[in-house]
Amino acid sequence: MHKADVDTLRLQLLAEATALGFAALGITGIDLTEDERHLDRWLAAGRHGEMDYMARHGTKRSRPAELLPGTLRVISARMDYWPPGGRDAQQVLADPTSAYVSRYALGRDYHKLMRKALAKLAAQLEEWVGPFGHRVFVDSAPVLEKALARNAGLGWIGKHTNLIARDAGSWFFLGEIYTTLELPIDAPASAHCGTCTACIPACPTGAIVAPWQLDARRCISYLTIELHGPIPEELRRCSAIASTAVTTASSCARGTSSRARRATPTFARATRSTHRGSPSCSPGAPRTSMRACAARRSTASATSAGCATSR
Ligand code: B12
Ligand code: SF4
Repeated sequence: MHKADVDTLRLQLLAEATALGFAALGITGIDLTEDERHLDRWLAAGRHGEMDYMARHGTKRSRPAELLPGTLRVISARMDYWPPGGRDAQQVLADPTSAYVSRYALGRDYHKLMRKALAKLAAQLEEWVGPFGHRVFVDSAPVLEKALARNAGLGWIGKHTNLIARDAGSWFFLGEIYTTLELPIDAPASAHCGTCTACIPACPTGAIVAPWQLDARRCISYLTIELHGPIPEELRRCSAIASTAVTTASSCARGTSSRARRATPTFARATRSTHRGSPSCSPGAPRTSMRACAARRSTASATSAGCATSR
Protein backbone atom coordinates (compact mmCIF):
# COMPACT_ATOMS: atom_id res chain seq x y z
CA MET A 1 0.00 0.00 0.00
CA HIS A 2 1.35 3.48 -0.89
CA LYS A 3 1.94 5.88 2.04
CA ALA A 4 -0.69 8.26 0.64
CA ASP A 5 -3.23 5.43 0.58
CA VAL A 6 -2.30 4.39 4.11
CA ASP A 7 -2.71 7.93 5.42
CA THR A 8 -6.07 8.24 3.68
CA LEU A 9 -7.17 4.91 5.13
CA ARG A 10 -6.18 6.02 8.63
CA LEU A 11 -8.16 9.28 8.31
CA GLN A 12 -11.19 7.38 6.98
CA LEU A 13 -10.92 4.91 9.89
CA LEU A 14 -10.75 7.74 12.45
CA ALA A 15 -13.73 9.52 10.88
CA GLU A 16 -15.77 6.32 10.84
CA ALA A 17 -14.80 5.51 14.44
CA THR A 18 -15.85 8.98 15.59
CA ALA A 19 -19.16 8.60 13.78
CA LEU A 20 -19.68 5.31 15.63
CA GLY A 21 -19.19 7.01 19.02
CA PHE A 22 -15.54 6.27 19.74
CA ALA A 23 -13.60 9.08 21.41
CA ALA A 24 -10.18 7.83 20.30
CA LEU A 25 -8.59 5.12 18.20
CA GLY A 26 -5.02 3.90 17.70
CA ILE A 27 -3.13 1.05 16.06
CA THR A 28 -0.35 -1.03 17.60
CA GLY A 29 1.75 -4.15 17.07
CA ILE A 30 1.50 -7.34 19.11
CA ASP A 31 4.63 -7.37 21.31
CA LEU A 32 3.55 -7.46 25.00
CA THR A 33 6.63 -9.12 26.50
CA GLU A 34 6.99 -6.73 29.46
CA ASP A 35 3.27 -6.88 30.28
CA GLU A 36 3.37 -10.69 30.07
CA ARG A 37 5.98 -10.64 32.84
CA HIS A 38 3.78 -8.38 35.00
CA LEU A 39 0.78 -10.59 34.35
CA ASP A 40 2.70 -13.74 35.31
CA ARG A 41 3.91 -12.12 38.54
CA TRP A 42 0.36 -10.94 39.37
CA LEU A 43 -1.07 -14.41 38.79
CA ALA A 44 1.74 -16.09 40.72
CA ALA A 45 0.93 -13.81 43.68
CA GLY A 46 -2.71 -14.98 43.51
CA ARG A 47 -3.87 -11.39 43.13
CA HIS A 48 -6.52 -12.48 40.63
CA GLY A 49 -8.39 -14.23 43.44
CA GLU A 50 -11.31 -16.27 42.09
CA MET A 51 -10.99 -14.83 38.56
CA ASP A 52 -9.75 -18.16 37.18
CA TYR A 53 -10.41 -16.88 33.67
CA MET A 54 -7.40 -14.59 34.09
CA ALA A 55 -5.07 -17.63 34.26
CA ARG A 56 -7.00 -20.11 32.14
CA HIS A 57 -5.72 -19.19 28.69
CA GLY A 58 -1.96 -19.30 29.31
CA THR A 59 0.02 -17.06 26.95
CA LYS A 60 -2.95 -16.38 24.64
CA ARG A 61 -3.72 -13.29 26.77
CA SER A 62 -0.34 -11.66 26.14
CA ARG A 63 0.34 -13.04 22.62
CA PRO A 64 -2.41 -11.81 20.26
CA ALA A 65 -1.27 -14.06 17.39
CA GLU A 66 -1.93 -17.09 19.60
CA LEU A 67 -5.51 -15.92 20.14
CA LEU A 68 -6.10 -15.10 16.46
CA PRO A 69 -3.42 -16.71 14.25
CA GLY A 70 -2.04 -14.29 11.67
CA THR A 71 -2.71 -11.19 13.79
CA LEU A 72 -0.21 -8.45 12.91
CA ARG A 73 -1.91 -5.35 14.28
CA VAL A 74 -4.44 -4.41 16.95
CA ILE A 75 -6.84 -1.48 16.51
CA SER A 76 -7.62 -0.17 20.01
CA ALA A 77 -10.66 2.05 20.56
CA ARG A 78 -11.93 4.14 23.47
CA MET A 79 -15.57 4.86 24.29
CA ASP A 80 -16.26 7.40 27.07
CA TYR A 81 -18.91 6.46 29.62
CA TRP A 82 -19.70 9.66 31.47
CA PRO A 83 -23.54 9.57 31.48
CA PRO A 84 -25.73 12.38 30.07
CA GLY A 85 -26.60 14.74 32.91
CA GLY A 86 -24.22 12.77 35.11
CA ARG A 87 -23.76 14.71 38.34
CA ASP A 88 -20.23 15.24 39.58
CA ALA A 89 -19.35 12.12 41.55
CA GLN A 90 -18.15 14.15 44.51
CA GLN A 91 -21.46 16.03 44.67
CA VAL A 92 -23.45 12.79 44.72
CA LEU A 93 -21.10 11.27 47.27
CA ALA A 94 -21.59 14.27 49.51
CA ASP A 95 -25.40 14.14 49.16
CA PRO A 96 -26.69 11.84 51.96
CA THR A 97 -30.14 11.72 50.33
CA SER A 98 -28.73 10.24 47.12
CA ALA A 99 -27.83 6.67 46.37
CA TYR A 100 -24.54 6.47 44.53
CA VAL A 101 -24.27 4.41 41.38
CA SER A 102 -20.85 3.61 40.03
CA ARG A 103 -20.41 5.95 37.08
CA TYR A 104 -19.57 3.09 34.78
CA ALA A 105 -22.80 1.27 35.65
CA LEU A 106 -25.17 4.13 34.83
CA GLY A 107 -25.50 3.47 31.15
CA ARG A 108 -26.18 0.59 28.79
CA ASP A 109 -24.05 -2.57 28.79
CA TYR A 110 -20.82 -1.46 27.11
CA HIS A 111 -19.85 -4.95 26.05
CA LYS A 112 -22.74 -5.24 23.56
CA LEU A 113 -22.69 -1.62 22.47
CA MET A 114 -18.97 -1.45 21.75
CA ARG A 115 -18.81 -4.89 20.14
CA LYS A 116 -21.55 -3.89 17.68
CA ALA A 117 -19.81 -0.60 16.87
CA LEU A 118 -16.40 -2.31 16.42
CA ALA A 119 -17.97 -4.94 14.14
CA LYS A 120 -19.40 -2.11 12.00
CA LEU A 121 -15.96 -0.47 11.89
CA ALA A 122 -14.32 -3.76 10.81
CA ALA A 123 -16.99 -4.25 8.13
CA GLN A 124 -16.37 -0.73 6.80
CA LEU A 125 -12.62 -1.38 6.74
CA GLU A 126 -13.28 -4.59 4.80
CA GLU A 127 -15.29 -2.60 2.27
CA TRP A 128 -12.29 -0.30 1.76
CA VAL A 129 -9.46 -2.84 1.64
CA GLY A 130 -11.17 -6.18 0.86
CA PRO A 131 -11.44 -9.29 3.06
CA PHE A 132 -8.94 -9.71 5.95
CA GLY A 133 -8.68 -11.79 9.09
CA HIS A 134 -10.08 -10.05 12.17
CA ARG A 135 -11.87 -10.46 15.49
CA VAL A 136 -13.51 -7.92 17.80
CA PHE A 137 -13.07 -7.94 21.61
CA VAL A 138 -14.56 -5.88 24.45
CA ASP A 139 -13.64 -7.26 27.89
CA SER A 140 -14.75 -10.58 26.42
CA ALA A 141 -11.62 -12.64 25.85
CA PRO A 142 -7.99 -13.18 26.97
CA VAL A 143 -6.74 -9.78 25.83
CA LEU A 144 -4.48 -7.23 27.63
CA GLU A 145 -6.70 -4.31 26.68
CA LYS A 146 -4.95 -1.57 28.70
CA ALA A 147 -1.46 -2.53 27.55
CA LEU A 148 -2.60 -2.58 23.89
CA ALA A 149 -4.35 0.79 24.30
CA ARG A 150 -1.20 2.28 25.89
CA ASN A 151 0.93 0.98 23.00
CA ALA A 152 -1.62 2.37 20.50
CA GLY A 153 -1.22 5.86 22.02
CA LEU A 154 -4.63 6.11 23.75
CA GLY A 155 -3.15 6.89 27.17
CA TRP A 156 -0.85 5.71 29.94
CA ILE A 157 -1.44 3.05 32.60
CA GLY A 158 -1.75 4.93 35.89
CA LYS A 159 -0.50 3.71 39.26
CA HIS A 160 -4.12 2.67 39.95
CA THR A 161 -3.62 0.28 36.95
CA ASN A 162 -6.31 1.86 34.77
CA LEU A 163 -5.57 3.61 31.52
CA ILE A 164 -5.62 7.42 31.73
CA ALA A 165 -6.23 9.76 28.82
CA ARG A 166 -5.28 13.42 29.25
CA ASP A 167 -8.74 14.60 28.17
CA ALA A 168 -10.83 11.95 29.91
CA GLY A 169 -9.10 10.66 33.04
CA SER A 170 -10.12 6.97 33.22
CA TRP A 171 -13.82 7.46 32.52
CA PHE A 172 -13.92 5.19 29.46
CA PHE A 173 -14.07 1.63 28.20
CA LEU A 174 -11.73 -0.06 25.74
CA GLY A 175 -12.31 -2.41 22.80
CA GLU A 176 -10.13 -3.96 20.09
CA ILE A 177 -10.07 -5.30 16.56
CA TYR A 178 -7.34 -7.92 16.05
CA THR A 179 -6.35 -7.83 12.37
CA THR A 180 -4.10 -9.60 9.85
CA LEU A 181 -3.71 -6.26 7.99
CA GLU A 182 -0.22 -4.71 8.18
CA LEU A 183 -1.56 -1.25 9.12
CA PRO A 184 0.76 1.61 10.16
CA ILE A 185 1.49 1.71 13.92
CA ASP A 186 0.89 4.69 16.23
CA ALA A 187 3.39 5.86 18.85
CA PRO A 188 2.75 4.62 22.43
CA ALA A 189 1.50 7.24 24.92
CA SER A 190 3.90 8.75 27.44
CA ALA A 191 3.28 8.27 31.18
CA HIS A 192 2.42 11.22 33.43
CA CYS A 193 1.91 9.95 36.96
CA GLY A 194 5.33 11.25 37.91
CA THR A 195 5.66 11.41 41.69
CA CYS A 196 1.91 11.54 42.28
CA THR A 197 0.40 8.69 44.34
CA ALA A 198 -2.98 10.23 45.21
CA CYS A 199 -4.96 7.16 44.15
CA ILE A 200 -3.13 4.76 46.45
CA PRO A 201 -4.36 6.17 49.80
CA ALA A 202 -7.70 7.05 48.19
CA CYS A 203 -8.59 3.37 47.75
CA PRO A 204 -10.76 2.62 50.80
CA THR A 205 -9.67 -1.04 50.96
CA GLY A 206 -5.97 -0.54 50.22
CA ALA A 207 -6.25 -2.61 47.04
CA ILE A 208 -3.46 -0.68 45.27
CA VAL A 209 -0.69 -2.45 47.16
CA ALA A 210 2.10 -0.71 45.21
CA PRO A 211 2.24 1.63 42.21
CA TRP A 212 0.77 -0.23 39.21
CA GLN A 213 0.00 -3.22 41.40
CA LEU A 214 -3.59 -3.97 42.30
CA ASP A 215 -4.54 -6.85 44.58
CA ALA A 216 -7.94 -7.57 43.04
CA ARG A 217 -8.99 -9.56 46.13
CA ARG A 218 -9.26 -6.26 48.01
CA CYS A 219 -10.89 -4.26 45.18
CA ILE A 220 -14.55 -3.37 45.73
CA SER A 221 -15.31 -3.96 42.10
CA TYR A 222 -14.03 -7.54 42.57
CA LEU A 223 -15.78 -7.98 45.93
CA THR A 224 -19.11 -6.86 44.51
CA ILE A 225 -18.92 -8.40 41.02
CA GLU A 226 -16.43 -11.25 40.76
CA LEU A 227 -16.30 -12.81 44.23
CA HIS A 228 -18.63 -15.79 44.60
CA GLY A 229 -18.19 -16.28 48.36
CA PRO A 230 -18.93 -13.88 51.23
CA ILE A 231 -17.09 -10.56 51.35
CA PRO A 232 -14.31 -10.87 53.93
CA GLU A 233 -15.43 -9.39 57.28
CA GLU A 234 -12.65 -6.77 57.36
CA LEU A 235 -13.69 -5.43 53.95
CA ARG A 236 -17.45 -5.44 54.43
CA ARG A 237 -17.79 -1.93 55.82
CA CYS A 238 -15.68 -0.57 52.96
CA SER A 239 -17.60 -2.63 50.42
CA ALA A 240 -20.38 -0.09 50.85
CA ILE A 241 -18.20 2.16 48.79
CA ALA A 242 -18.76 2.31 45.06
CA SER A 243 -15.49 1.37 43.36
CA THR A 244 -15.27 4.67 41.64
CA ALA A 245 -13.71 6.02 44.83
CA VAL A 246 -10.23 5.70 43.36
CA THR A 247 -11.15 7.00 39.90
CA THR A 248 -13.00 9.94 41.47
CA ALA A 249 -10.34 10.86 44.01
CA SER A 250 -7.40 10.42 41.70
CA SER A 251 -5.74 13.70 40.85
CA CYS A 252 -5.56 12.46 37.26
CA ALA A 253 -9.42 12.57 37.22
CA ARG A 254 -9.61 16.03 38.77
CA GLY A 255 -9.44 18.76 36.20
CA THR A 256 -10.44 16.23 33.59
CA SER A 257 -11.79 18.61 30.99
CA SER A 258 -15.49 19.28 31.04
CA ARG A 259 -15.40 17.81 27.53
CA ALA A 260 -14.82 14.40 29.02
CA ARG A 261 -17.63 15.05 31.49
CA ARG A 262 -20.02 16.09 28.76
CA ALA A 263 -22.64 13.42 28.43
CA THR A 264 -21.91 10.70 25.90
CA PRO A 265 -25.27 9.88 24.32
CA THR A 266 -23.92 6.43 23.51
CA PHE A 267 -24.67 5.12 26.98
CA ALA A 268 -27.83 7.16 27.59
CA ARG A 269 -30.04 5.29 30.04
CA ALA A 270 -29.47 6.12 33.68
CA THR A 271 -31.25 4.02 36.24
CA ARG A 272 -30.09 5.88 39.27
CA SER A 273 -33.40 6.40 41.03
CA THR A 274 -34.05 2.69 41.26
CA HIS A 275 -32.02 2.20 44.37
CA ARG A 276 -32.95 5.09 46.54
CA GLY A 277 -34.25 3.48 49.73
CA SER A 278 -34.89 0.20 47.97
CA PRO A 279 -35.68 -2.50 50.49
CA SER A 280 -32.65 -4.52 49.39
CA CYS A 281 -30.39 -1.92 51.10
CA SER A 282 -31.93 -2.37 54.55
CA PRO A 283 -29.95 -4.31 57.21
CA GLY A 284 -30.87 -8.04 57.31
CA ALA A 285 -31.85 -8.00 53.64
CA PRO A 286 -30.92 -11.22 51.81
CA ARG A 287 -27.17 -11.54 50.98
CA THR A 288 -27.51 -11.45 47.17
CA SER A 289 -29.40 -8.19 47.10
CA MET A 290 -26.98 -6.87 49.77
CA ARG A 291 -24.14 -7.57 47.34
CA ALA A 292 -26.02 -5.94 44.48
CA CYS A 293 -26.71 -3.03 46.72
CA ALA A 294 -23.08 -2.91 47.94
CA ALA A 295 -22.06 -2.21 44.37
CA ARG A 296 -24.53 0.65 44.19
CA ARG A 297 -24.75 2.23 47.63
CA SER A 298 -23.47 5.76 48.05
CA THR A 299 -20.12 6.51 49.57
CA ALA A 300 -21.89 8.86 51.94
CA SER A 301 -22.38 5.96 54.38
CA ALA A 302 -18.76 4.97 54.07
CA THR A 303 -17.70 8.55 54.66
CA SER A 304 -19.78 8.61 57.81
CA ALA A 305 -18.42 5.15 58.71
CA GLY A 306 -14.99 6.74 58.55
CA CYS A 307 -13.37 4.04 56.43
CA ALA A 308 -13.28 6.18 53.32
CA THR A 309 -10.54 8.76 53.08
CA SER A 310 -11.96 12.29 53.21
CA ARG A 311 -11.89 13.19 49.57
C1 B12 B 1 -9.55 -8.49 35.62
C2 B12 B 1 -10.14 -7.08 35.45
C3 B12 B 1 -10.55 -6.37 36.58
C4 B12 B 1 -10.24 -6.85 37.98
C5 B12 B 1 -8.73 -6.65 38.30
C6 B12 B 1 -8.18 -5.30 37.85
C7 B12 B 1 -6.68 -5.33 37.49
N1 B12 B 1 -6.00 -4.21 37.69
O1 B12 B 1 -6.22 -6.34 37.02
C8 B12 B 1 -11.22 -6.00 38.84
C9 B12 B 1 -12.52 -6.79 39.04
C10 B12 B 1 -10.66 -5.58 40.20
C11 B12 B 1 -11.50 -4.84 37.92
C12 B12 B 1 -11.96 -3.60 38.37
C13 B12 B 1 -12.23 -2.54 37.55
N2 B12 B 1 -12.25 -2.54 36.19
CO1 B12 B 1 -11.65 -4.04 35.16
N3 B12 B 1 -10.88 -5.36 33.97
C14 B12 B 1 -10.29 -6.50 34.16
C15 B12 B 1 -9.83 -7.12 32.83
C16 B12 B 1 -10.81 -8.24 32.47
C17 B12 B 1 -8.37 -7.68 32.82
C18 B12 B 1 -7.33 -6.68 33.44
C19 B12 B 1 -5.96 -7.35 33.47
O2 B12 B 1 -5.42 -7.70 32.43
N4 B12 B 1 -5.42 -7.57 34.66
C20 B12 B 1 -4.13 -8.27 34.81
C21 B12 B 1 -3.16 -7.41 35.66
C22 B12 B 1 -1.78 -8.02 35.74
O3 B12 B 1 -3.07 -6.18 34.99
P1 B12 B 1 -2.83 -4.81 35.75
O4 B12 B 1 -2.98 -4.95 37.18
O5 B12 B 1 -3.61 -3.80 35.05
O6 B12 B 1 -1.27 -4.58 35.48
C23 B12 B 1 -0.88 -4.15 34.24
C24 B12 B 1 -0.13 -2.85 34.36
O7 B12 B 1 -0.42 -2.14 35.52
C25 B12 B 1 1.28 -3.25 34.21
N5 B12 B 1 1.96 -3.47 35.48
C26 B12 B 1 1.70 -4.39 36.39
N6 B12 B 1 2.61 -4.34 37.36
C27 B12 B 1 3.46 -3.35 37.04
C28 B12 B 1 4.59 -2.86 37.69
C29 B12 B 1 5.27 -1.84 37.10
C30 B12 B 1 6.53 -1.29 37.78
C31 B12 B 1 4.84 -1.31 35.89
C32 B12 B 1 5.57 -0.20 35.25
C33 B12 B 1 3.72 -1.79 35.25
C34 B12 B 1 3.04 -2.81 35.85
O8 B12 B 1 1.32 -4.47 33.52
C35 B12 B 1 0.13 -5.20 33.72
C36 B12 B 1 -0.28 -5.79 32.40
O9 B12 B 1 -0.49 -4.80 31.43
C37 B12 B 1 -9.92 -5.88 31.86
C38 B12 B 1 -10.32 -6.22 30.42
C39 B12 B 1 -9.12 -6.81 29.67
N7 B12 B 1 -9.35 -7.98 29.07
O10 B12 B 1 -8.06 -6.25 29.64
C40 B12 B 1 -10.99 -4.98 32.52
C41 B12 B 1 -10.74 -3.42 32.50
C42 B12 B 1 -9.30 -3.16 32.85
N8 B12 B 1 -11.58 -2.94 33.61
C43 B12 B 1 -12.08 -1.78 33.39
C44 B12 B 1 -12.82 -1.01 34.36
C45 B12 B 1 -13.60 0.22 33.84
C46 B12 B 1 -12.80 -1.37 35.71
C47 B12 B 1 -13.38 -0.54 36.90
C48 B12 B 1 -13.16 0.98 36.85
C49 B12 B 1 -14.87 -0.89 37.00
C50 B12 B 1 -15.56 -0.23 38.22
N9 B12 B 1 -16.11 0.94 38.09
O11 B12 B 1 -15.51 -0.81 39.23
C51 B12 B 1 -12.59 -1.17 38.11
C52 B12 B 1 -11.25 -0.38 38.36
C53 B12 B 1 -10.41 -0.99 39.46
C54 B12 B 1 -8.90 -0.77 39.21
N10 B12 B 1 -8.32 0.21 39.81
O12 B12 B 1 -8.33 -1.50 38.41
C55 B12 B 1 -11.74 -1.26 32.00
C56 B12 B 1 -10.63 -0.16 32.18
C57 B12 B 1 -10.71 0.96 31.18
C58 B12 B 1 -9.60 1.99 31.51
N11 B12 B 1 -9.96 3.26 31.54
O13 B12 B 1 -8.45 1.60 31.78
C59 B12 B 1 -11.25 -2.57 31.26
C60 B12 B 1 -10.16 -2.37 30.21
C61 B12 B 1 -12.51 -3.20 30.59
C62 B12 B 1 -12.90 -2.49 29.28
N12 B12 B 1 -12.93 -3.22 28.20
O14 B12 B 1 -13.13 -1.30 29.27
N13 B12 B 1 -11.21 -5.16 36.64
S1 SF4 C 1 -3.86 9.58 41.13
FE1 SF4 C 1 -1.77 10.14 40.54
S2 SF4 C 1 -0.60 8.23 40.72
FE2 SF4 C 1 -2.75 7.64 40.70
S3 SF4 C 1 -3.15 7.17 38.56
FE3 SF4 C 1 -3.70 9.33 38.92
S4 SF4 C 1 -1.87 10.53 38.36
FE4 SF4 C 1 -1.24 8.38 38.59
